[in-house]
Formats: sequence, structure tokens, C-alpha cells
Amino acid sequence: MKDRILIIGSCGQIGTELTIALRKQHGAENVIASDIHAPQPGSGNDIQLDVLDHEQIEKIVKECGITQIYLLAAMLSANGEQNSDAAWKLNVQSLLSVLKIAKEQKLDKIFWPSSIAVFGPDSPRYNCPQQTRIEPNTVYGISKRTGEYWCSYYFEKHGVDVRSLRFPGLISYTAPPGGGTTDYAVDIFHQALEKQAYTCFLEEDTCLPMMYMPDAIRATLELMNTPKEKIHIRTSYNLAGMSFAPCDLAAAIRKYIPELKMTYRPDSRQAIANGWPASIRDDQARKEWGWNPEYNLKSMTADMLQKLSKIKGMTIPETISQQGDFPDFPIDNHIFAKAH
Ligand code: AKB
Repeated sequence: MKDRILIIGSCGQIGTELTIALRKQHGAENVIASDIHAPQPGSGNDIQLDVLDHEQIEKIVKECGITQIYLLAAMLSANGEQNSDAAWKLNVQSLLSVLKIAKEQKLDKIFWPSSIAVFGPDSPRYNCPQQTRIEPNTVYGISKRTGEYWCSYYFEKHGVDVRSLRFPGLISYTAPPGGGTTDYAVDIFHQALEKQAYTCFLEEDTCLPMMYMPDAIRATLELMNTPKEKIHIRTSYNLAGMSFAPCDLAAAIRKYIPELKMTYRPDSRQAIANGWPASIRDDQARKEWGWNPEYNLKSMTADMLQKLSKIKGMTIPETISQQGDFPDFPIDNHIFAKAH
């Protein structure tokens, strides 16, 4: 039997690119993309769907013969702190709804993203492992940690094959992120190209785990294509790509745009970032389903600048085309230098 996929939140940062990847893998006719926003020409979603409308999801699942759901709708960390009730409802109720439907309709597989935000100030700051003290101190982190427990519960008690990844901050050039603490790592590219200046809302040495979107999409597909018996973590897998601070990213961009001027004006998002690890370990993902990230700070920066300048119809700054590959610098060592 063919997989029939429902994506919920297809116009978001992950959804925009995952929809394209899933359509490539399963055929466009087998992937239904839904979002809270009504479909517009070129938006990529097929239907308007409110993730909090349980009946509507159930109806689509039954009518379209859905076998897998990718639930991507969520409120991120910074917005979550401003709207705690709405964040809790959106992040937890939507998951419970989908898990219940998966159980009742005997769906094959569910994907639900968790986040490095499940970790808190008492978790190890460097090389944070899969199992450790996990005591989040943000609404978003608490909702993701709660969701992880629900995933594990539905797998253990009801056999629902739900799989999950703890994503780091995601960097992409298509859809922008919205309301997260790691958003600066996307904004900076736009501002660097347009104004050669960026005011960062985190301090210059706040190191956080990050990942380039092509790696995040590949990780999702690889996890979902792994045979069930190889998946041993039913809460959510730690997933690492790279770790850097705003000053590292600025240095990487300056290799192409030397005139980039940085100003640091930390706001309430600084406190959120201070509670998260600077780097995480992802041994289980590597061992159990062969995870291996492709992009580091250097290759991600080069690709982002090339793709974004093309999208913006800008002449690629001289320095990009002339520079080629820039010399190595202590990208992923930044934090370790600080730690030891
Ligand atoms: C956020 O900043 O809230 C997200 C995340 C780390 O999950 N990007």
C-alpha cells in the first residue's frame, strides 16, 4: 500500500522545505499539505486546516486515506513566553489530537519535532547528552518535553509509531523562522546582504546548537525511513549540526562581506538562550540510524549567502565570487576554547 501523507503546518520554516522533499519522495499526489493560512498561488499548501480542530483532521485522514502525519505547527520559544496559554494549547493539544487519531485510525507513522529547548539551566552546557537533567524553564521547552513524554506513552501503550528529533536552531533561506530565540542566525544574513549591518538580540558570545535546513530535512527523512526495530528512543533524539555564537557567525559572513557592522543589544531572548546548552551530543542518532551532519558553519554560510543573494536578485558581492572557499577558522572550537 502507498504511503499517504498529511503535513500540518506546511507553510512554516520546516514545512516549506519538507513538503517539497516529501513530494519528491512519495509523489505529489500522495502528499497533502495543510496550513492555518488559506492556500495562495505558489504557497505550496493544498488546504486550510486549523490544527486545533480535531474533527477536521480526523475527517481529512479518513477521506484521504492518510497513513502518515507530519505535525509541524508550533509556537516557538520567544513567542511562547509572551503567550503562554496559547503556546501550551497549540503545542500540546495538537499533538494529543494527532496521537489519538493515529491510534484510532491505526496510522503507520507520525513525525513530530521536539527541540533543544527541552534542556534547561541545570542540563550540561557543553556536549549535552541524550539522557541527563532535563528541566526546561520556558513554556515552549516545557511543552516540548511534555510532548516527548506523550509520544513515548502512545508508543508504549498503544503502539503508535511516532518519531521525533530535538532540532537545534534551524537556518534556512526559504521561509523565515517566527518567534524563536535562534532567529538571529537567519535575520543576520538578510541584513548583512541588504545593509551590511546587523543589530543582534543576543550577546556576541552566546553559543547555541544550530543546523542548516538541508541537514534537518535529510535527518527527518532518514529517521522516518529507518526500520521500526532500529528506533530505540521514543521520546526524541538529540540531533547536532554545528555550534556557534553570533560573533562566530559574523566572522564567517565577514569573509564575504568584510564591511558587516555588528551591534549587540540583548533583549528578553537572552535569558532563554542562557538556559539552553551551547552544544549537544547526538550519539544515539548516529548509532541507531546513521545520522551524520553535512554542513558546518563555513559551508552553511557560503551556501546561505549564495542562495539568498540570488533570491534577492542582488549582485553577489565581489568578495563572494572572488573568495571561493575561505580558510579554516576555529568554528566549532569556539565554545570549547571558552569552556576549558
Ligand atoms: C527557537 O528558537 O525557539 C527554536 C528552537 C531552538 O526550537 N528555533
